[in-house]
Amino acid sequence: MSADMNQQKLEEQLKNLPLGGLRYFDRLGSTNDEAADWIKTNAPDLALVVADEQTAGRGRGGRKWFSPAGSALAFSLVLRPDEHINQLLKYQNTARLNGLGALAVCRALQNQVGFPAQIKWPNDILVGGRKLSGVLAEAHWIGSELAAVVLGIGVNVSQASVPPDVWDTLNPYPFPATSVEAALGAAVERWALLSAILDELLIWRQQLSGPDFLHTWEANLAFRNQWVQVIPPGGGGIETGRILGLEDDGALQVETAAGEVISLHSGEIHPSDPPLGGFRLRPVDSPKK
Ligand code: BT5
Repeated sequence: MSADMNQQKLEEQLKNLPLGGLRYFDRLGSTNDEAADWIKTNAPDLALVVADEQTAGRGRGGRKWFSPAGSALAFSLVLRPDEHINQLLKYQNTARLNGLGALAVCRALQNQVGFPAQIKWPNDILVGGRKLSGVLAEAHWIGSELAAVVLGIGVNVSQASVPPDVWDTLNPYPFPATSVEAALGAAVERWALLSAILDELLIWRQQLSGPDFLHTWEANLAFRNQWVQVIPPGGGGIETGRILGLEDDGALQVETAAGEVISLHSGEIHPSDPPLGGFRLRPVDSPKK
């Protein structure tokens, strides 16, 4: 049982936000799964699921997300299609939605905590080159109609939420992690941070399909104009490239060493100096992807 939060207290904390509904859990498998179930029973727009602890938190491609009790934010917001989300359907990807989550966390950390937070495309938030938050946007369809988007966000608030070394053996390219409190060197009120992130989400949602959103997202990208390792989904064919910026659909525009400009629609990036292996080698006994 979490000592510091419950349904009633969280409703009070978030009472100024126009949420469609709120479900708080001390412990849950994954807030994204709970939100997906809620969608099936007509979750309204801006329905919010919050868990103090997740036992089966997920990242992309079935990777694991570490969110132990009393230390992190783990929440999922249901977004029903509006004019902006309908506009995004032409892109046939969730890049701008991941960008929405990432930009909201980034801005909340900049404004509320005073951090130089940055977005590691496509869905991570970094401070000082270390990951302290990840976003998982999932679209739910009924036939060919978009029913809703679930925007899941995890934030490491205290150091207890930082995963132990080689925690997710499914990930051959782990990134160094940190927490808000470790990076700040001071305690942070995690529920006030949740409120600040939701405020930013509501602001940027109103601009999701427009150019200002894209430009602000781009301006907050980590490693811009720097050479990085570009790791396509699945991990094969790693290239070195320089990050130029974002395309309209949220793809990352990269210049290769051969001078060719390519668009990355999924996958990830790692700084190339030190080289990839300098961050952390995949343990020899972990499964290869
Ligand atoms: C993400 O995936 O970063 C998206 C994480 C989204 C989590 C939220 S929590 C609320 C909602 N409910 C869910 O079930 N999920 C969402 P990806 O880019 O694939 O990164 C996953 C990788 O990050 C893992 O393979 C680990 O290497 C690393 N990782 C796991 N937990 C971490 C943590 N707490 N802090 C930093 N890195 C972590």
